[in-house]
Amino acid sequence: MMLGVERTQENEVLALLKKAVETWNKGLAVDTAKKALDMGIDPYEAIENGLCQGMTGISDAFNEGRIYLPQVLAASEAMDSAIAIFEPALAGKFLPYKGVVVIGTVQGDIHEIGKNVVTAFLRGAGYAVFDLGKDISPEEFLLAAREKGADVIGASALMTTTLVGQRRIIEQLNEEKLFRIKTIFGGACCTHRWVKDIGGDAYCACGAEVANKIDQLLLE
Ligand code: B12
Repeated sequence: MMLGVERTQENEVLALLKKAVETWNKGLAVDTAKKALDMGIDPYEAIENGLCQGMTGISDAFNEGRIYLPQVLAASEAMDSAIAIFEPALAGKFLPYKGVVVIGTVQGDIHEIGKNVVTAFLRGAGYAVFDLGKDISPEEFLLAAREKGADVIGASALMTTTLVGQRRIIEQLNEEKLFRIKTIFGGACCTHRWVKDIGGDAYCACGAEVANKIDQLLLE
């Protein structure tokens, strides 16, 4: 009985996180994220089944013309503020690090929420992640990968026009004969087929799967 009550309370908090993003309510997002942590809700669960669900609602509303870019931006700020609350609870539990990942959003593309979610999840899974931010050129990815001794480069692309940035990273790695470094790609317009075509090592559609995929890559 008690467990049932806890599950209901957890569902209510997940629904509130979703609502906070859908209504671009930063205060509600931050307060609910703190409440979720206090209640002992798994931060992965809170991000995937709360915040990310809210962003799906925002995507639908945007696609249907019910909201416009300023609202989408405000929703993404609410999402980022809540992720910042969860991040310390995710990170640093599994030292020493399992590997080094350099991550960023490709050149010409300023979408970063998905990349931020992936970064938070990977840190939580025990990877040292260097987040280069958005609008990152292939040269910047390679420079950082060399400097940080990366095992993996992860790159996000959200637009059909910027997907090519992922291919340019592979070309650059091949040019510099850095075959040791693996690649993993994601983002709304990225597909398994595309990653196969450009010779990438892995495609990941969802943040929840990314750590397992990289674990596998590093075993190969
Ligand atoms: C939020 C958003 C914005 C925000 C971004 C804020 C920010 N700080 O990131 C703002 C308002 C700034 C914005 C701007 C623009 N946007 Co916009 N935006 C979106 C929207 C609604 C949601 C994206 C999102 O954050 N989703 C939530 C996250 C959690 O999901 P995700 O990104 O898919 O990430 C998950 C997976 O894909 C994967 N993943 C993602 N990255 C990576 C990386 C790695 C390494 C791995 C392993 C996995 C992985 O894991 C993540 C977690 O599960 C999408 C719609 C959509 N359906 O995607 C449009 C969309 C991406 N935008 C679009 C466009 C066109 C633009 C603008 C050009 C609009 C304009 N006219 O000005 C500008 C872009 C300017 C630029 N140069 O980049 C189009 C792209 C169309 C296309 N096919 O090219 C979309 C698809 C909307 C649409 N239907 O038209 N946008």
